[in-house]
Amino acid sequence: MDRYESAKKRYEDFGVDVEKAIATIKNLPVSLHCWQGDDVKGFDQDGPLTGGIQTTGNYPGKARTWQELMADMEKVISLCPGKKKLNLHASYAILDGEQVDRDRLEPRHFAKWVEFAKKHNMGIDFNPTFFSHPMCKDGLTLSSPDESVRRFWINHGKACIRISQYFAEETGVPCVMNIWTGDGYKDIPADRMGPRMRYKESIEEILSEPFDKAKVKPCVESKVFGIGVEAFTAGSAEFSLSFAAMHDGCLPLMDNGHYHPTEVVSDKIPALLCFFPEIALHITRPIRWDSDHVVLFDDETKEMAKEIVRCDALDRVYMALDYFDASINRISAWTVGFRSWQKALLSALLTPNALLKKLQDENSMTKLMVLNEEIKTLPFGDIWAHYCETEGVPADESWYAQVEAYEKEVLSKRV
Ligand code: RNT
Ligand code: ZN
Repeated sequence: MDRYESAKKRYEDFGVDVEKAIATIKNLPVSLHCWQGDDVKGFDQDGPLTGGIQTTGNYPGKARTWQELMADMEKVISLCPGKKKLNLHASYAILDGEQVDRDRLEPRHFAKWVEFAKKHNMGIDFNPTFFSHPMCKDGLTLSSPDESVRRFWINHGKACIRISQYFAEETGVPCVMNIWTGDGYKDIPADRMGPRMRYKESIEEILSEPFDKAKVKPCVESKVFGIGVEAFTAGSAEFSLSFAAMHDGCLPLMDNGHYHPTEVVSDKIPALLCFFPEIALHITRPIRWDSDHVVLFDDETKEMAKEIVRCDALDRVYMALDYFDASINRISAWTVGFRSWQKALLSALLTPNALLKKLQDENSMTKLMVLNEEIKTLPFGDIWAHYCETEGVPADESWYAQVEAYEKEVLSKRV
């Protein structure tokens, strides 16, 4: 018997349908973030990365143009199993020399991305870019007390709604449009509610732009703090969650780097699913803070995937990767993160959830612990290898040799 067959039998002893798990994961879209490829720089400005986020490292070979970024993403796509969705920021508009500010962006500025998405059978998710721009005044955008600043960013948000609708119509896949700003203060503010009321009204104005709720899924992403904005963040957890709860069709987006370090998003997923028809996730790896390290196949990553699967919520949770590491080969960073989340999903789908839930409900907590520990050493690697083979991608670390070759032939020439 080959390794896959014998591994499959072992899972079947626990009542797990392995073939069904593989068939399921193949159709689950996971959003691949374009911004890992160029350290969140984008194409529409030349200034520094602002908004309280930071890439560290200076590994050679980052993408400098849309052509390079697309080529790099194609490499990643060829090395990862599973269904991909493209995640774009507005700052990745392809302007071809045209002078267009963010408040006047149009669908046509993203036509090349649509072509790219169609070529790879991907839907598109979108993000207005409320950072790295001269109109971020005193670190504020949608919550600014300066009406002209606030107006500029509201108009940017509205333009992004129209672009999101265009993406959905072109690809036939709903577009998740995520609103995140780094708005906040470095030190103790005198007024916390004022900025939040302005933020609330700004998002409401953005959402007043007409769109089809089946096609565009607006989200609000919360955050606890950013670099240089340690004392106050306008879009805090309570603010964002309440906003989504009170606005029909608006989803809460949880980024697992955006909470106090002992809080876990795996526990928040089932809490939100009790109330929201749909939620969205940014999957990242925070080390002590929102450091945006590459996602690994670690305990909390596995636990998040488990919650989505055992809540039977695979069609209610929009999953997107969000991290950026400039200290290592960027193609590898993307690939490790995407493959890790795929592993987490597959491993969650291979968990005998019905059996474990039954033990909990019968209060057989001893047996639950025993089985949970046993499951950890089931021959997962053999099922994973089989899944990769059926997807036509490398099953093991051999993908890295391809990245090394790409680095030699392509990345090292970018100077
Ligand atoms: C920042 C947020 C946000 C960004 C991207 C680039 O803390 O996580 O989602 O990472 O929009
Ligand atoms: Zn995020």
